[in-house]
Amino acid sequence: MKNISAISRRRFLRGGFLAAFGAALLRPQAIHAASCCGLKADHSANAQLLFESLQYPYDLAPLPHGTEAFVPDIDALTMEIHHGRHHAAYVRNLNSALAEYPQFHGLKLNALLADLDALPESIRQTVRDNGGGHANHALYWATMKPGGSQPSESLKAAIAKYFGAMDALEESLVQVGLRRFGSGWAWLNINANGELVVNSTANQDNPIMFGETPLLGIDVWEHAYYLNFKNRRGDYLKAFLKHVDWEAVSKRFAILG
Ligand code: MN3
Repeated sequence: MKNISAISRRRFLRGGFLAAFGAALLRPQAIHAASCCGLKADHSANAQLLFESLQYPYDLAPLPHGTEAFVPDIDALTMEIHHGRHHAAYVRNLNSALAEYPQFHGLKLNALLADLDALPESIRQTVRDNGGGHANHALYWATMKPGGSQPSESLKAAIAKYFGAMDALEESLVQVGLRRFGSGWAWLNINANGELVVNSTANQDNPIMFGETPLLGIDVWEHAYYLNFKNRRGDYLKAFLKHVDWEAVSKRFAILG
């Protein structure tokens, strides 16, 4: 029991911390303060879309790069349906589940996801699925960039420490994505010990539900790739990895690591 309560406390604290940080990120003075320590002031969609800062009523931000930026790897129709139908439905269902529960409107999304047990049972699964869906997709769009970008020196060093090299990390992401049976996500996370880890969640579960902090999430639901790749999930994963905005991932690592 001692372990369980320690984990719960850690989750709660981490959720609360992230919620506070998400809010701080959006304050001009916090952005200014951040620029002293290696983080560039960033007013781009990437900075705004970090799911830690999201709060009721939730809305669907536009795609940072539009629907055609990743052609031919990810086709425009997939992007359009994925964002405009699937992601939009998670946002709509999440708002609808929480509408009658104003006591949860003041919490950031990551705090809700870190402590699902605090929610009434009648909406818990809906918030898990749709809140997770909103958080996961907000992160997904925000860490994609046509042609990709390079990780910071400190993230590179951490990748070398925990995976040996970037190639090995990418191969590990492909493998966990391939092994996920049915629908889910492949992740690069920071675990409770502060280590970088690769793992996978089912459905729309977000690592924060399990005490980990996601840096990068790759959607392996068929809706993310089926039009272009059919059943070749591994080819989608390899194509996706060409477009990872490692600079955005590095910013998360600098803040959350
Ligand atoms: Mn999806």
